[in-house]
Amino acid sequence: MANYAIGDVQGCFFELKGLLDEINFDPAQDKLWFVGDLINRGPDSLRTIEFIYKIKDSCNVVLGNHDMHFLAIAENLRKPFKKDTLKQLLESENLNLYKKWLRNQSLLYYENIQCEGGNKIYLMTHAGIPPHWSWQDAMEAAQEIKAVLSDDKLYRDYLSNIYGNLPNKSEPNLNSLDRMRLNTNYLTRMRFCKIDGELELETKGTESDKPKGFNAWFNHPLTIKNENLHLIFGHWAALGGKTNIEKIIAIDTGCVWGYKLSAYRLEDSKVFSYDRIT
Ligand SMILES: [Mn+2]
Repeated sequence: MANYAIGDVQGCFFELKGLLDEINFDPAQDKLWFVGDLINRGPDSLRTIEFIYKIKDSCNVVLGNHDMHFLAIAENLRKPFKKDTLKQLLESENLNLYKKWLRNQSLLYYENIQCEGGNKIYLMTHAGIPPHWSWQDAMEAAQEIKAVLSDDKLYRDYLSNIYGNLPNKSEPNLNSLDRMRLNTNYLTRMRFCKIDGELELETKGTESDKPKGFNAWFNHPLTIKNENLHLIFGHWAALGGKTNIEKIIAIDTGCVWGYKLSAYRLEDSKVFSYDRIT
């Protein structure tokens, strides 16, 4: 039995199956930790969701920005972008089933894992944890969003309000929709920020492309580092799976961009990869 954190699949179904063959994944024994962005931009979002839904009891999933975007489109709250590849999934006869399942996933997952050399607590989010947040802050932010997203009466209002880059930092007296937009951006879109959590969401590229006055979130002294967690995140393919920071594990290795899909075995930190073929 082993736990594997899997990077952003983004509809690369063929490569997901190849990677799972390589690690001899056994749904009866092993657990997969999906770091979000299961779908979109890649060739086969429908088959990816069909497959993960079938083995969902062996999976821990956190939502990424593309998963949220899919939910907003599926609710007719947004129009697809030109680059989106969600058409088959949106036309699936099981669309409502997949929507409901995704709406019941969280933006944060953690578990204490028995590893070689002792136990480790792994905490997974799609984009990361901003410098000014404690573990408790992160859990409260994720729980507030999960409660709304899984609520049949509240989720449409939330999804129609997650778009936009403002507010870009915590301020007193934010209303709940503004606070949830900011916290959704922290958990699903963040790359660069200031030490007080001020976000800059325009810039992509690598760590060294940081805008003036900003830094990659994980290069700040993180409040959550005091809590001896191991952080797992995806979202930032240009890092190539490296942060060079102890206990902060980047797992998106850019499969959808032509590179590879990676799995990180939590018990022994071994990395497995499968090159993009399709
Ligand atoms: Mn992403």
